[in-house]
Amino acid sequence: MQTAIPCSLMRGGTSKGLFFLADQLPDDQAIRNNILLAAMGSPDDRQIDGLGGAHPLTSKIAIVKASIHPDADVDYLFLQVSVDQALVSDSQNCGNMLAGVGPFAIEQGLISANEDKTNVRIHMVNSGGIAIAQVQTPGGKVEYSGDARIDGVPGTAAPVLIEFLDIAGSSCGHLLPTGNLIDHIDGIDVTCIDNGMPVVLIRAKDLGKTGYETPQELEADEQLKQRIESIRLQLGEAMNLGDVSQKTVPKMSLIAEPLHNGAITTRTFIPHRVHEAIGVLGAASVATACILPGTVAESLANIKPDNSVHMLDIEHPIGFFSVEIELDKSSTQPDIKRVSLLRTARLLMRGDVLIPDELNQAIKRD
Ligand code: NQM
Repeated sequence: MQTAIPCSLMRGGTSKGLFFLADQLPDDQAIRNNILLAAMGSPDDRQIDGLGGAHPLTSKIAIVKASIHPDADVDYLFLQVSVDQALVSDSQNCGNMLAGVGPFAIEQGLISANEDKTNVRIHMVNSGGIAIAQVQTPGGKVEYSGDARIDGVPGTAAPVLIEFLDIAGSSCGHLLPTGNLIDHIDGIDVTCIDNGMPVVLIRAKDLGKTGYETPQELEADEQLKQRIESIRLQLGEAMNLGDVSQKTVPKMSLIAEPLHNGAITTRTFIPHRVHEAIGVLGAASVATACILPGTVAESLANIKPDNSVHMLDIEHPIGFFSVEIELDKSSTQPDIKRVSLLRTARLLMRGDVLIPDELNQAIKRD
């Protein structure tokens, strides 16, 4: 007998994964992780015996429950299931899967929908911040169709507008975790920043690259990957993330001048594969570095004249990611009031994921 666990398969932004209600999974983390590995088919390069899509962007889990946080309706725990290793990590947040949390919470009856649009206040358990997702709910039902377009997803869908209120230092404790706008490491300058996602920005030319390569070209360069990983491991400690050898943060973003009139061009290691686009909170961190004078992005970025609300189009391998950032200009320190952006999401399948016999006893014992 296999064990059936109810879940939904959803696309959130440019990622895809399984969404569970927290009470459908065991409390014991080791048992839970084994179930999630089996659900995804990891470890295996092809994830052939599970629902994972053989790439970190399609090997993701969201666990959702009603929240007791005074400012939130639901709690969202994100877990990254490694494709080729038996690893399940809660070391990062994911703003793409976040786009599916509001619709999922409404579909599952965790909150009731309004007649037109419903704001879902989401406590992001991994990083501790709050996001407000506006879901289209005409007639009190989640609407997935619409005319919003995001690069990296074919066609159009209903918009999910997401606003982040207080995400600076989400994982590292500070917007500039090393206390510096620029750090010198292995003979190059980098900027370490955390506005929702810990990211290290490196000028692509400092690593002998243009910054306009395809993800496949960058992934084929073993020497480059080793150099970036060595820098990442060294900076993990300095960014208050501890030993990051088994963690998926910080992300490593190679930057170059924009090619298409955006703010900057990015190629982001997440951290071992190269993102086909860019992560949501990763984009928020890169965009923030672009508007802070004195970072490695400053000389490359195309920033419109100074005002308190910045709209930045971050270029990535398959288009743009638009981020709106509101700064508190009254503060002498960089003070970010709000980050807003657009995503879409879609419920693809709902049912039960079937977990093989070997895990049955462990699940029942819990
Ligand atoms: O940065 C990929 C993704 C992400 C994360 C990654 C994300 C974010 O695109 O908020 O969305 O950087 O691992 O799903």
